[in-house]
Amino acid sequence: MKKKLLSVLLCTAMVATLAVGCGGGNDGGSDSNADSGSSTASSDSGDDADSDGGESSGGGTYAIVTKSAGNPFNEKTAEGFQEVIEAAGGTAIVKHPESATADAQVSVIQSLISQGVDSICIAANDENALQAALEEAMDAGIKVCCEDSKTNPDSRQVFVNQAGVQEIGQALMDAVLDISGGEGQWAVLSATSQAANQNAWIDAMKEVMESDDKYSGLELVEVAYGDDEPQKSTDQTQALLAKYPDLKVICAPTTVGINAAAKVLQDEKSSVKLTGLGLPSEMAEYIGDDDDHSCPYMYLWNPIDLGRLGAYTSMALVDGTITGAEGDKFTAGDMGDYEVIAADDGGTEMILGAPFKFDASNIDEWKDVY
Ligand code: RAM
Repeated sequence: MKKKLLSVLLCTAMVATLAVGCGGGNDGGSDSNADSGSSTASSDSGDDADSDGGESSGGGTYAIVTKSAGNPFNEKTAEGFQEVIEAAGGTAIVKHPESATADAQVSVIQSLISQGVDSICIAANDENALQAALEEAMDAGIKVCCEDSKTNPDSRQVFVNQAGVQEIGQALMDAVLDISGGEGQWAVLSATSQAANQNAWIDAMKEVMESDDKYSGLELVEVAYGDDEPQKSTDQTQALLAKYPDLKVICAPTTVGINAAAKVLQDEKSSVKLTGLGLPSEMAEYIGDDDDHSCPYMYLWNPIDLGRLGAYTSMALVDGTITGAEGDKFTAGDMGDYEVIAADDGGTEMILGAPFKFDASNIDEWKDVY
């Protein structure tokens, strides 16, 4: 309740700058079970939930499939999703695959098809590799949307995008320019090499870097992959430090990667600085402007709201308010009105908001929110 109040207050205080809506006060019951462990709303136990609970308002079975288990960002997104579905009287099935791979998601999708869920909202581990499974789901009448990380257009009806890809690329590239002092070597520590969201953001950063001479003193030496696993991300950070003694900045566009890198840099009292996309709750101890802190500032959006919008979108697809076509409009409860727009891959999407900057001046206010 306290966090709910804080969230509301912060929303009010930051309304001028924060385009991302604040989390609707879901303060974090934990529901993260890997793979077969599904977490459900209402009385159903999920794995054998029935699909035909077809009352259009309330009822119905709505699944969210995240990238992988053990990632607090995914858990917060699932919390937001579950909260909205439960409040509407539906059954939420939460699936966190054991690893951030397409194979792990294909088997989850297949079990959801057998269960006959009404919808699947998925953060794709691979843009193309889920197509057969998701087409099978849609052929079976299951509505499919993506959140966080998209599939190709044929594998989805609409993408719930957290923020514009260009905006994220611009914000991160400008952070690298600023933190490096305008020149020098920098590296990316990403999630998996197949992650559509990270790859799009990295491509956008490269485009920004090439678009203006002011970035010409920067040299991107490597894109490393920590696979959204803390240990692998730690190892990859250490490898970057060993390989590039002149490295100035690491940019980690993944909450798992940035958290692992922050710890390595701070523990080793490295002069290498960090930016990227991080959860305030995980990064508060690393954010600061002095030599004792590894990350001057970073960006993110509200992962709880991302899940909430995924839930409203799933319900709107199931009750027929939208089909996912460009121009479709719907009201996402207290989050307000959203419009489906054309995405640059030929499919459609909606945008949650803008990336938000976390630095020494505001991190303490946000670390308890998400
Ligand atoms: C990690 C995941 C997720 C991404 C965030 C920023 O938690 O890779 O997909 O959106 O980072």
